[in-house]
Amino acid sequence: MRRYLAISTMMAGYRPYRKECHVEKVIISAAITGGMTVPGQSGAIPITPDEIMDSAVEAHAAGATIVHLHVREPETGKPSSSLDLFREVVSGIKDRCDVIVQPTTGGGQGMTLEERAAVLPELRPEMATFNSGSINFGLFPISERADDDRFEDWETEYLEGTRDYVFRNTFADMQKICSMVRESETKPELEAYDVGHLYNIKYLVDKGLLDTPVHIQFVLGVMGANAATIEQFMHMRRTALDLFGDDFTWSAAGVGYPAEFHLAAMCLMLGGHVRVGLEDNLRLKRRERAQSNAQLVEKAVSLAAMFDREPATPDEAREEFGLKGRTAVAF
Ligand code: KMH
Ligand code: ZN
Repeated sequence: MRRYLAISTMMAGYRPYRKECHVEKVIISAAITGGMTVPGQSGAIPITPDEIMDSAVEAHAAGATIVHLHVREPETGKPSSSLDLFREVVSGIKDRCDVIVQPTTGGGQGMTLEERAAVLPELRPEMATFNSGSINFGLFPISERADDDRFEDWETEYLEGTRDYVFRNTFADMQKICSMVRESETKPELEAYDVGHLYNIKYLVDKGLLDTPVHIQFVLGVMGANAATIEQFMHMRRTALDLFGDDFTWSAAGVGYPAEFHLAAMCLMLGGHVRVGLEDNLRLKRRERAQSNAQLVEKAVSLAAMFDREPATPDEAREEFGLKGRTAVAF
């Protein structure tokens, strides 16, 4: 009897998600290198253009539909906004495979909005990130935890500097990016780090500044914003449903381990898409560091199979998001 009750309660709890469970294909984004971490955190982080290109192509072969990209100074690994580096990387990837290339407009610490957003007019990519609110993006606990000799001086300064770093995305900034994505015919992926950012997106939609359906990336686990707990994730997703109804697509990125895979499992269950990658998380298992982005993508693909989800091809994702196509970019 007790067993019967347990099963029927589970079934009742499952019913509200039935519709979403019909979604079978999953769009996996691989966030290849990032702009807030430093190379001393892991030898696996791709640094040079060749390393970033190879890692992106391997991630696509492992099942990634989108590669989210930052670039780094090849000599030091410091996050960079160099358009020459961006152009080299995105065109190199495009020559080798048909993955959707999604450059950042978030950049890294100390970059101006103009530097961050220059990829839009310059590359006219199919997709780019769009950060939907300001946060104090805190990575300083990493330098507090680390052994003294693990980091170069600039790396310690970079991490420590985040105590006082406002990742600035004001309404004026966001309005500029709205115009820029329209002008370059780029689909914005709206990064929401906290529940208030969803209301910012709603404001921009209501003002007619963003086209619908919007695509939202819930990014949870950045210090200075929302935590990567199941409850906070469900709260943000529920808020997005209240604000946008059926008129949005979504994915989630859990920052850190095990958040990356906990959130991936939630997305897979609830019909969302998934982001993994060394930008967000450096571990494959609790006691095992990831050696590559491909390994993280492979784990996401295995997890997806358990929920009867299979990776979408880039062309399927182009259709889902209404992208302009890979021949319409400027690289
Ligand atoms: N660094 C991530 C937490 C962007 O590049 O525009 C968020 C991100 C944003 O990927
Ligand atoms: Zn990024």
